[in-house]
Amino acid sequence: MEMENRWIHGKLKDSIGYDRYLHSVRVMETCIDLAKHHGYPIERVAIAGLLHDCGRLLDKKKILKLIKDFDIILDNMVKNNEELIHALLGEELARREYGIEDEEILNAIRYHTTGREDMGSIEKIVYIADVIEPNRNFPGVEDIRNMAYKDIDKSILHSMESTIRFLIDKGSLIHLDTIKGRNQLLKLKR
Ligand code: DGI
Ligand code: FE
Ligand code: FE
Repeated sequence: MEMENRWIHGKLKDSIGYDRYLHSVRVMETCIDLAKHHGYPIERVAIAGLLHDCGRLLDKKKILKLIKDFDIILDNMVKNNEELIHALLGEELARREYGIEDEEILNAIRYHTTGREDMGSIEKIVYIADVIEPNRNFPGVEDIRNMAYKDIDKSILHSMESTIRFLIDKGSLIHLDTIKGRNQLLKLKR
């Protein structure tokens, strides 16, 4: 277990760089905190948090090559949007290079950027931990951080809405998974 962990940490550091690696460790720790608080499986949530950005390779040429090698299908939305590509590539790298077979962990990596409808517990924890890890300091983060421990669905709803606003202000496309996820949580709240 120890050995395996050290191997994962080393490989991750080399492929995504030290700063992004430190972010990943903070997300892992936030995931563990949230899992303890909400009574979710700690080990699985921790590994999902650690690996969630494993697709953000420093080597940009390698990203395109791996997308081809792994036959990853990019829809129109994801094409040319590296922000969304890293989550899809991350899932395949976790499966093929980090030996992860647990589909819930793989889904947590795949959907961590956009979120989606019907998210599972591990997906929810990783999604929100990425948003609230201690170094995040966008306006409103403190509210979302507190909310994540009281009502995780509500915190995800607010986070999706803040992402949607951010993307509109930037003039970016918005992935339908985010819209659908937001609509579902909004209906649930009523
Ligand atoms: O990988 P991280 O930086 O830790 O965080 P992330 O995976 O949530 O990526 C954040 C970026 O993804 C941020 O620049 C906003 C962007 N993003 C999130 N949802 C969407 C999106 N971009 C587009 N175009 N469409 C989305 O729906
Ligand atoms: Fe990410
Ligand atoms: Fe991240």
